[in-house]
Amino acid sequence: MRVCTTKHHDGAGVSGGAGVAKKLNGYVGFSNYPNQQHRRSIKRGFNFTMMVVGESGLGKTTLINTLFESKVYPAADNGGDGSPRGAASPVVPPAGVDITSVSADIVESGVKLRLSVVDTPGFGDAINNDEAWRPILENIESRFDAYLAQENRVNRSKIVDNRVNALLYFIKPTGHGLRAVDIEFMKSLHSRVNLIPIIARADTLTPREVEQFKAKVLADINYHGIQIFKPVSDQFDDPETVADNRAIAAKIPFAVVGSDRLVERADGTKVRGRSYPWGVIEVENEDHNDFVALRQMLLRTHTEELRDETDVALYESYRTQKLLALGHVQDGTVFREFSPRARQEEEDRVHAAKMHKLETEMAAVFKQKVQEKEDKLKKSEEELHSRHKQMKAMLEKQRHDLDEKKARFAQSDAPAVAAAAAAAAAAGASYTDPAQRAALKDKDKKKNRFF
Ligand SMILES: Nc1nc2c(ncn2[C@@H]2O[C@H](COP(=O)(O)OP(=O)(O)OP(=O)(O)O)[C@@H](O)[C@H]2O)c(=O)[nH]1
Ligand SMILES: [Mg+2]
Repeated sequence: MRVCTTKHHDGAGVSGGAGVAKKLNGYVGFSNYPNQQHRRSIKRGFNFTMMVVGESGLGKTTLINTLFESKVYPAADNGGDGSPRGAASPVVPPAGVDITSVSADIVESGVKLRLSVVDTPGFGDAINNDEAWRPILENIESRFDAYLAQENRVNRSKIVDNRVNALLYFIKPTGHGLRAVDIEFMKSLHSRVNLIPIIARADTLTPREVEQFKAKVLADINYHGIQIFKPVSDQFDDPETVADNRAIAAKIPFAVVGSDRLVERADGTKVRGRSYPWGVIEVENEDHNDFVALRQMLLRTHTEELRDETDVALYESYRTQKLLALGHVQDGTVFREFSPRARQEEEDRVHAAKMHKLETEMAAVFKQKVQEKEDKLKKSEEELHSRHKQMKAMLEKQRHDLDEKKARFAQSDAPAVAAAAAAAAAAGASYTDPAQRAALKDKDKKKNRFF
């Protein structure tokens, strides 16, 4: 048993998740998962929708009934006698493609299959077959639309899936390759449905003609870039499956013979086939035609692959185109694949953006604060300046007043002041002279020494 773990590193040197294979020592139990799936599938059953397209009388109805070994599709569209519609009423002009669907519940070994067959009688029967593919394309797309509408409902527990899983396109066994109507049809439909080309009524060609016709059809398909459904193998397939897939793919386009009648072989046994004067063509004989390979691919080996391809590739691309056309925009974060490195980078980016925003905001706040402080300082400077001016003016005025007073005083009291000054000078003349004052001081000191 092998386990695949995905390591997630936070470091920058890791490129995405690396798968590390480990061996388990004991039994865990999840190897039982396919059995659980199997039980669930049996309980629910399968839905499979097949569409058959091709000119009248190419054996579409017969082939469907041959595939399921029952009259899945009533022969009513043949007028009940099994003759082709166009052949039965050649004078009645075809009234366009008449798309009808029949469903049948088929049970085999306890497995339920809800098979729906969509028949398209009338395709290619008109004289002018331009755009004969359009009603069929519209039918396929309307089934996608119905599924899309159900998906968008609030309650999705009971989704009915009527999407076409396989389209069997019946090619007329002309021996000359594809006709214009075939090419136009396949090119218009190949992006919406799993195309399975079929060479109808292969018993009307010799084995050599069948091989040559197949080569011509394949060359035309490749030349026109038409995509058809092909079984492909992958690494999980065992060698037997790979060989089977290769064998089935080698038979495309399937040259088939259909018959809903039993015919008697030379040995007296009865088989499903067609009887000719020269012998019997057996439907289920791989040497006679490719019916078995077709049935195997459709109902035994590739049913799920056809369903999966319809769901994951064809429907998905239709859905995307439709939603984009309706103006929906894809939210990149929803469906993006998870990558630890990408997430780390995203987080770093968000963080850096946040830091940058914070820094810008802080710088703006700082600038604003500085501006406010500057304004305040300027204002107080102006106030100081004006106060200084006022004070200066006041002092100037005081000085002026004093000067005036002094002048007035000097004028009015000058003689008295002069006399007083003279008297004062007479009384203390010796004291006014510093040399005399120092001598007196000295004299006093000497006097004090004796006492
Ligand atoms: N030779 C031959 N005849 C076939 C084959 N398959 C069907 N037929 C016959 O062809 C006739 C028409 O077959 P249908 O299955 O009704 O053809 P269809 O394609 O369903 O025709 P519409 O329903 O009219 O579109 C019937 O008589 C069939 O028996 C075949 O592989 N080979
Ligand atoms: Mg029919």
